Amino acid sequence: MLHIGIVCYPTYGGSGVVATELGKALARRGYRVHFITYALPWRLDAFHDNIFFHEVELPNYPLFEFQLYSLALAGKLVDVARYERLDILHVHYAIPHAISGYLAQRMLWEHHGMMLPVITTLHGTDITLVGLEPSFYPVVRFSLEHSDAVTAVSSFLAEKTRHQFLIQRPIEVIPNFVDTRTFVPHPNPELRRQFAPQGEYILLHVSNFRPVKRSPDTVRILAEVRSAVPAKLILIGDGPERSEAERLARQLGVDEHVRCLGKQPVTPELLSIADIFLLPSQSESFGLAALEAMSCGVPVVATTAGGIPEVVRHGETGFLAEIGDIDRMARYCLELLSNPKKHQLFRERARQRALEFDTELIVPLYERLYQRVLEQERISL
Ligand code: GMT
Repeated sequence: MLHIGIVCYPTYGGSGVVATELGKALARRGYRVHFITYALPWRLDAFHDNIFFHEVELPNYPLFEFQLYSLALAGKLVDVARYERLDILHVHYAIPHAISGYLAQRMLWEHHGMMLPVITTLHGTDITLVGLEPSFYPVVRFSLEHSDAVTAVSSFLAEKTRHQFLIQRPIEVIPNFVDTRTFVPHPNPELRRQFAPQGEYILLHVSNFRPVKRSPDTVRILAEVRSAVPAKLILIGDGPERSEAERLARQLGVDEHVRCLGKQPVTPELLSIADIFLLPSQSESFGLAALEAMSCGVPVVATTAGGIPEVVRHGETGFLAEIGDIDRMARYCLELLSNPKKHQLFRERARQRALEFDTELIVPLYERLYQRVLEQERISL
């Protein structure tokens, strides 16, 4: 069985979740999976057979005003690849992982005669935002051109990459996935009562509260929804705009109806108490959090940004509006909340749609890609 190295961000965020869930699924299939990053990925919460974690240590020296993570990672990759006999390296989020992978690949080949194919999976802001910074742009472009394969989590992101980075090479779309046996509708009236003691409706939003998520819009939507029906808003996650969301809730007089839970494990139990999942993003390459909610039978009200329409079907599994169109998103919420039959139908369709992204269907696409890349490598040697 193959030995696979996975590089990702270990923090609270979609790309790290996808990388970790992929590693766990591959390990269950018998692959030996080595995570290489600076901290234990937060969804790697228990012992898993066939999974190994290698921490990248950051040497400190007074001369280094900034941490040299990209270099430390490249060095660690050489070490792990040699001693754990990696067959393939799969990096998630291009910056800086793709260039560290490339550097490791060159060192392994020139110093040790070892060929290590590198696959880069693009997730979102590595292409749409951060990668466009003039100081990163040439590095991202170069590292994508030199990866042995590049995948993107949506057609939107693949197209954006070709267009923004003038890249001719194939970019395979492998969508994100969800374990639909774990993320199942999980009714828990007791838990629901804790958040909505008078039987209010529940809106839910999960994010890292970066500006691209437009999280404060969820508070504006709640305020409009509450002018028609009683409702609560649960916010899960943390980040730069959390305090703005809290401030806005106070300003709009709905603070006692908003519960900010901060960084929490996003469990099926918690997702299942929601009536509607809100995702009012400015930019979103896929929307994994929405997919996990749909898998628990929760319809989504979101924007048409990026790859969201590839996941949420407007008028079937949720509703999509223009970015910043609070009135419309609030009206869509009310359309569902005031029509129980329609709401139930959307719940069922959301679950059905999520089944199309089940782990068992998507992970084999990565397995086939690994085989193809290794085959290409064998031919070229
Ligand atoms: O691009 C980011 O902001 C990072 C990334 C993350 O780690 O949170 O999020 C992106 O990757 C997720 C997993 O593939 C996608 O579901 C998110 O849509 C995407 N975020 C954005 O495009 C803003």
